Amino acid sequence: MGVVNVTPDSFSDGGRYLDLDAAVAHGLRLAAEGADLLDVGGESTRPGATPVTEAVERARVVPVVSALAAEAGVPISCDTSKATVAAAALDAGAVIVNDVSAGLADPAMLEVVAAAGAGFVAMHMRGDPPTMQADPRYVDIATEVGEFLVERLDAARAAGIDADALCADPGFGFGKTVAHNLELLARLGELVERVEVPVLVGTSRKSFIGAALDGVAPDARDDGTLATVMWAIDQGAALVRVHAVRPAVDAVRLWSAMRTIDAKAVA
Ligand code: PMM
Repeated sequence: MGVVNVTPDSFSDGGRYLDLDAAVAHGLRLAAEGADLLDVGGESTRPGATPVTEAVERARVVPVVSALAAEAGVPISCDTSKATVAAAALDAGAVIVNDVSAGLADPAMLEVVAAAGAGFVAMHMRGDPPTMQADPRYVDIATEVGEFLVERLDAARAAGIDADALCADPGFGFGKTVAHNLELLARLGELVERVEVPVLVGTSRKSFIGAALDGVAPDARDDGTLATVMWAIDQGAALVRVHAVRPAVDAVRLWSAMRTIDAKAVA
């Protein structure tokens, strides 16, 4: 999943693709690099971010979704927690809603997704973006995140979303310390077994990678990201959400070749 942020303030690429043509060109480039899916978002969810209005978010997202749905040749998801934005994006050609609040921020969200017959990504977050990094605490993070996701997936099914259209995401960086993020990655296999739907992992350029690498800046975190991508795939993640698509595609292709090689057949 390639990230297309149409925002002035996302932590790693804010402001770069706010203009329609730049956002669409960026999405097309990611698709050409091998993204199987493009995720278009119009509101930054970085820690401390200021929320945007529904009208602003819709105006940012809809034209980009529309153009990419027509031209990119891959499915488009919309990264939003607002049901009206999701509905407009689905009308414009998106087929998946990626909701960092797992349907909790807007009571109408699950029904909108169900009515459209769309896919749904339920992500775990502790708190909300303005405050989520203020001293998050867990007794057992993998168990608590797993419980939350199972509960939200049940709610999504109860609202009428197709069981085959669901995906779960532990929400790296959303109300988690550096140690929490590392432990969640270490125990990802456990979580994959627990939720029983495909798992999406979004570690790309996040601050725990910077912290683990002595403070490298967001745009220098792609090598570190790649290590987490390979680990996640090896632990059973079905999807990875990344800014730099080509290295992730190459790495996963090589991983796949190593996994499937029949050494005797090619000897
Ligand atoms: N991270 C961000 C935004 N949306 N959605 C999902 N499902 N998982 C994530 O980890 C996630 C997300 C924040 O990163 P960005 O500002 O680079 O888009």
